[in-house]
Amino acid sequence: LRVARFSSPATQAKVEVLGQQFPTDDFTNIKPAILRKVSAQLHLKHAHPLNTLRKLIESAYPDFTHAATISPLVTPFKNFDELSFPLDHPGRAKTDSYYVNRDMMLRTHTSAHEVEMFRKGETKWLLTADVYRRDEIDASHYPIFHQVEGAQIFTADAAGMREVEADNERLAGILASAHIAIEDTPHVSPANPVQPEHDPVFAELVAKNLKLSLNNLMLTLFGGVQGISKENPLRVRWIESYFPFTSPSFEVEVYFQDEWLEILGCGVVIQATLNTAGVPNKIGWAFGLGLERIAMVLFSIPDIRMFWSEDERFLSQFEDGKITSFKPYSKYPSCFKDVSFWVSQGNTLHENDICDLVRDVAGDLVEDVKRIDHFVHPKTQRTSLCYRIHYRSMDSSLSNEEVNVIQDQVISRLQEHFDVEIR
Ligand code: FA5
Ligand code: MG
Repeated sequence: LRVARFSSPATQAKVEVLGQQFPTDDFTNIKPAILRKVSAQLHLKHAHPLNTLRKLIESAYPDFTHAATISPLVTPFKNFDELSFPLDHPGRAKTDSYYVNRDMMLRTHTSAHEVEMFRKGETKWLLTADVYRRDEIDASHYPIFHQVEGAQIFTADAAGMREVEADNERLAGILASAHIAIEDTPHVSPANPVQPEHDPVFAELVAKNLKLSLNNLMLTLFGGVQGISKENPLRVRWIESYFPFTSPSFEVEVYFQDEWLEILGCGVVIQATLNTAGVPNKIGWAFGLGLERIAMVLFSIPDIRMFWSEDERFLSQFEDGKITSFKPYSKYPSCFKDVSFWVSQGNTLHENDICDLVRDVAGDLVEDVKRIDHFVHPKTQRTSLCYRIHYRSMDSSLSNEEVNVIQDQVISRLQEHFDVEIR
């Protein structure tokens, strides 16, 4: 039975991550299902779609430094504090992030390396890496995904701004002859303001450079596959946004296969980041883009788990550096199992805890987890929850017996670790 290899040891005094031993504490929530994958580096794997996509993005920034091998272990200070996250930001919670212990975590985004890159003196760089978030389970969410961070900084003086203007002219020139339709926002607005430390003229020039640069990147990514024309241009939509470490901030969406697809977040770097990095005389932009969702549409990959497949029927379909359409092999039968339980008032059980537990027991044999029932008993105030777990292997048929063993483990772990009463 496959389930044997997914069983995890009881809580131990130490946890090993990437060959390093760490003491555990009340924050430790990183599980074997994740630990097995921290060294995978799919974005560097020959002919893997994530690798091809990384290289395509790098080709749009030929004169930037390209980093791709930085360890995912960071301090919460680097992941959050150094980037001006407030102390009560929800991302810091144990329910949302993977902690090795209170002092060490798996990065939740590639922005965690901004300060270190700028401190090294890098002025234009891309960084591709695996990032980790505790989240729901479905076809577009996986606890590990990949991001590309990009940034460029300029000297905040007249000479530096002439450089930005020249680059803006160059980029606008390329866009002028391309089939692209852009829904823009103002570069700055009262709700999306220039930072008090910035000369508004400089900040606008830099925001404009960011937008021109990313509009060109969208052309590189989607222009080829979509078959765009004058009548049928690539549609890119800019939306005002918010991040603790940029202002003004934006999100970019692209219209692809009849849907607006969220591509990235970006903005003018908060000056505190550059001051901390020892380059207070600079001004610049940064963006962070998720690779999986883009790769899913470019390569027609229907399920985010497939990126982790070792099946030759998946891997052999891709050629290094080429975007081709994946031809799905037949889907194996689904198996649905429900689990219902009572939770007492004051129990802090979080939906992400349930998903993480299921993921840890079932590995990639789980396709999605949905809450299908929820009610509060009027007398006892206890909550009743019912979750439907959808099991399906990507590469073979699961027997009902196998699934029952997994489901039994899910139930016993729920009872053991979360003090719930199974109904
Ligand atoms: C960030 O992670 C910011 N660090 C981005 C950024 C960088 C902003 C630099 C400003 C300056 P966000 O959480 O929105 O932001 O994620 C960025 C992108 O990652 C999203 O647009 C999306 O494409 C992708 N992404 C986010 N969550 C997931 C997920 N669970 N699965 C797959 N992709 C995801
Ligand atoms: Mg988001």
